[in-house]
Amino acid sequence: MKKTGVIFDLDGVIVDTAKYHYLAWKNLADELGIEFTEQDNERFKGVSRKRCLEILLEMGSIEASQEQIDTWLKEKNEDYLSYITKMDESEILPDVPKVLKYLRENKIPMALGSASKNARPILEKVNLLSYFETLVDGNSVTKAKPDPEVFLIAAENLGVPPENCVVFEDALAGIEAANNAGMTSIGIGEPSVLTEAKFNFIDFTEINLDFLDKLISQE
Ligand code: B16
Ligand code: MG
Repeated sequence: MKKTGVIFDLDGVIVDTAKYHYLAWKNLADELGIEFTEQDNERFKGVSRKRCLEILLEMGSIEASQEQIDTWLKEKNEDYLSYITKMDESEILPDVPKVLKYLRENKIPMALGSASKNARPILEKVNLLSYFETLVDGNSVTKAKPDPEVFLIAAENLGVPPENCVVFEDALAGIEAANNAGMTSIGIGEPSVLTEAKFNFIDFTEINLDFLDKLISQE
């Protein structure tokens, strides 16, 4: 039987940290006099912190020095971390533990593949860190999704060929990254948005163990 590896995105798949990113970006936007709505925040999902700030500044037609940009990035992250420190297991998205436990019982190696530089403290806060053999996050990648880099490094760290890896993602760029890596992409969220996903579920409550079984036991 082939060896399968499973890779999870973080924000929007394991936990909903998008709401905290939104609050922190909104605080900075208010300070800069830029209108910023939850709708605008949708564009920030799966996008690196640096690129998010570039988009925000473009929205406000603001040009700034590198020094000023670094100060704003630091400010936004400190604000975001003030929300993260209050997180606990109650913030894990529904039925995520069911899937993680099932995969662990079946000795399927798991990785995290996220754009966030805060992935480790978040997984520690919600007590899920021990499930993952490797964390590939914003600290270890140079190219953003839809580039497959993050998932290819995860596959290498797991010792599983990319074509035997399955990726759970909530952002279209992440689905494209998984497809570009030659992996099986599973969209978590609206199928009308995640149009490129091989399989799609609104959330993990829709995923039954039979489906997982087929996924991990394919010859
Ligand atoms: P940080 P994911 C992404 O996480 C978020 O969706 C995105 O909104 C955020 O800007 C990015 O992480 C970077 O996060 O500021 O913590 O480094 O969906 O790739 O898990
Ligand atoms: Mg995500």
